Amino acid sequence: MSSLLCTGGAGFIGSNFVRMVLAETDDSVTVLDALTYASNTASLDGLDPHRFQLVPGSVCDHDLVDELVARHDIVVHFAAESHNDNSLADPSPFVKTNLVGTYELLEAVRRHGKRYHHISTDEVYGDLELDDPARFTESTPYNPSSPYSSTKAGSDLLVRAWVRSFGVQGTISNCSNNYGPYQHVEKFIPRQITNVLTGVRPRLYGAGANVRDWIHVADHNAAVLRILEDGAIGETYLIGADGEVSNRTVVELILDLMGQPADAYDHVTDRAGHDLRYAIDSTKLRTELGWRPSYRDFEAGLAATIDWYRTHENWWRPVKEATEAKYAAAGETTTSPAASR
Ligand code: NAD
Ligand code: TDX
Repeated sequence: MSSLLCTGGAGFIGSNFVRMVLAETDDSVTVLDALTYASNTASLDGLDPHRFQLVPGSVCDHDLVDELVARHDIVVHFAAESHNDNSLADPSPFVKTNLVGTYELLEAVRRHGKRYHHISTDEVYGDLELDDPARFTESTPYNPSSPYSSTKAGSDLLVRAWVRSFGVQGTISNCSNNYGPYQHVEKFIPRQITNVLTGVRPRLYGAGANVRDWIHVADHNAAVLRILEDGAIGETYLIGADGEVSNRTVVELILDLMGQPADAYDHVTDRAGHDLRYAIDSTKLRTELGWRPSYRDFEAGLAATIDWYRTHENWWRPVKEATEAKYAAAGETTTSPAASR
């Protein structure tokens, strides 16, 4: 039985992780979360107060981080500014939270000799051509494109240095694009589902040929638990479920599953520096730790996710309008309706 300090646990992946830990282990969990716009405390409703506690606060708060790390066994660091589009509009909080926050946690686990797991992304490797047979592996050179991915890459490098120079008991995982319940409506899949639910046409950046390697959030978190159990200190593990799909296909699938015509979406201004394709080779995780994804049928996982948003309107409705206003303020405009392509 361990005590976990889970940073960013009021966000998408972290809240799913907390639920999984409480359901599948005897461990207790403390969430440290700054409760930014990306959080939703309703994602943590109903958890056992004897095994779960929410501490509002920032990973950049030296004294708070020190006190919390001192009284837990393991730190799992999910907290981050996580949205590429926001990082293009204002990189400042990305530098602070993703770099300085990780630094504070590393210094605290170093002082107190605690186990540390760092949650990162495949975006640190940059992007691949559409017709490139290659996929990212643990030895792919870092080549991040956006302020978001560059600060995540920097935080990974801090972890590697603290492991090597100071003997910190750390591991890193780099995962591909997650989907599932409790994801903020700024992100691609929930944005399009809730657009359809509110009578708005889905919005595809550019031509929509970009490919993402989708994984269900439960499969990501199961892999993190495996790494905490048996991962080798100092190692990096890539997490992916062979889920490459183009953005256009995702939108068409959502429309189809929601009973709309397949072309009922609009093309909008493309993202600056938009990464073309991500693809993960997770052989190391599968062979060394025996992990396998449970959600192998993307369409079925997407249908379940659509059902979740249909039945949890109270969860997403309060932030939908403000999220769309933010996109409009950033200059997103319709370039052409799909039907007239
Ligand atoms: P999210 O934006 O949904 O949640 C982030 C959480 O961190 C929020 O609750 C927010 O309040 C909190 N937070 C932000 N700044 C903080 C600070 N200074 N101190 C404490 N808490 C703070 O993000 P997510 O999608 O759940 O991503 C979680 C982690 O997983 C991130 O590190 C991200 O880089 C990584 N990741 C995400 C994906 C994905 O597809 N979403 C894929 C691979 C890796
Ligand atoms: O309205 C949209 N239309 C659209 O075409 C939005 C919001 C996105 N897109 C495109 C951009 C991307 O090609 O869809 C794709 C997915 O976009 P996001 O959901 O913003 O994800 P991405 O930029 O790929 O990054 C995500 O995966 C890796 C997470 O947000 C990161 O935190 C994670 O590291």
